[in-house]
Amino acid sequence: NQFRTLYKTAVTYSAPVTFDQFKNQKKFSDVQSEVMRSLMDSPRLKEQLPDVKNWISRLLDYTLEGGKRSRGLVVPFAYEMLEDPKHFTEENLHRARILGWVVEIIESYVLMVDDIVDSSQTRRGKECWHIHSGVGLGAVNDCGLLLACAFELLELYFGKEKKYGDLVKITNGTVFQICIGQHIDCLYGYSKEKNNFDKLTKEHFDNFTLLKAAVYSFKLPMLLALTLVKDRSTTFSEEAYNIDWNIGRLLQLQNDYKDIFVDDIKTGKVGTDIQEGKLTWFAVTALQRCTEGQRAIFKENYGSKNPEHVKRIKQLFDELEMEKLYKVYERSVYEDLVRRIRSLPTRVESQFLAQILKGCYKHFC
Ligand code: DMA
Ligand code: MG
Ligand code: MG
Ligand code: MG
Repeated sequence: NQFRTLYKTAVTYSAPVTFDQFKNQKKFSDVQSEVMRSLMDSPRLKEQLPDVKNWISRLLDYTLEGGKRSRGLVVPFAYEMLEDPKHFTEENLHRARILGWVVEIIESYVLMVDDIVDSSQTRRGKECWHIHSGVGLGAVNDCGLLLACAFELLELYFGKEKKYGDLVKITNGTVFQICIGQHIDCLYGYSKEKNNFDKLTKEHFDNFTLLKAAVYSFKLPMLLALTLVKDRSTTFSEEAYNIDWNIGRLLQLQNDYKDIFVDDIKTGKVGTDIQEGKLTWFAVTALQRCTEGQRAIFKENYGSKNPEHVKRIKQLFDELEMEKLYKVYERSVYEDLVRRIRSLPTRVESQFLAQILKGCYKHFC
C-alpha cells in the first residue's frame, strides 16, 4: 500500500533545502550536539535512570531529524538582520541558534501531536514517532516531554537573565495559540454525522489557518530573535507583521495542496486531509463552486477512510478543476505579497520578508 511504498523509500528521502540563502546553516546544525548535551546534563535529567535519559535522547534525535530546519534558522537570520551592526555580537548569534533549537523542539512537539490527531503514519520520510516507538498512547506523554525540553533549554541558557520572563511568555503564548488552532482544526473536521461545513465562512477558514500555521512558523522565531536585539524598541511595523502572517497563510495553502496533489516520496508524508475531513482550502473552495449535485457527492464521500470515497472526492476535485484554480490563486497570493513587501518603507523589513517569502514559496511546509 501507499505507506509501504513510502516507507521503503524512506532512506532516499531528504528534506528539500530551503533558505539556502541563509548563512550559517552548518553552524546551526553544529549547535544541535551542544543542545543535546546541555539537556542531558541538566540538573533535572542528570540523575535520572539511564533508561529515561536514553528514551528522551532517542525521542529528540528521531523527531528533530529529517526536517528542513527552516523555522529554527529564522532566529539567527532575524537576529543578524534586525540587530544594529554596532551591537551585533557572535555570542548573541550563538544564543540565537540556541533559541532556533527551542523553535525546532517546539516544532517536533507540534508535529507529533498533529500526527496523532490526524491519524498520520508518516512524516519526514519515516514512520511517525507514535507508530515507530511502539508505545501507543504513551506517545502523548512523549509530546509533553518534548515541550518540557524546549522550556528546559530556555531555563538552562537564559534562566538567570532579565529577558527570561519574556522568552517564556513568548513561547508559552505561541504554544497556547497553536493548541487553540489545532483544536479548531479538530472541531471543524467534517464527517457525514457532523455535516458541519455549511456554517463555515471564508473568515473562519482564514483565521484558523493563521492560528495553526503562521504563529509558530513566523511569529515565534521573530519574537525570540527580537529579545536579543540590544535596542528594545526595535520592532516590526504592523504592515510587516501582517505580511508575515499572510506568508503563513501561503504556507498552509501549499501544505493543503501537497496533501492531495504531490507525491508522498516528495513530501515525506502520506496525506490524510480527505480521509480526516479536514477544513482545507480545497474543501472550502470546492464547496463554494459546486452544484447542488456535487455538494451532495461531497457530503457523501468527504471525511471517510474508504478508498472508494477518497477516489470520488479526488474525481470531484478534478471535475471542478481544483488544481488549475489552486495554481492561479497561489500565484496571485504570492504576487500580492511581493508587491506589499516592495512597498514597505524600511529596507530591513522588506529585505527580511523577501527572504522569508523566497524560502517559503514552493519549498516550505
Ligand atoms: C499544519 O497542519 C499545522 C500544524 C500546526 C502542524 P497539517 O495537519 O496540515 O500539517 P501536515 O500536513 O504537515 O500534517
Ligand atoms: Mg497533519
Ligand atoms: Mg493537522
Ligand atoms: Mg497538511
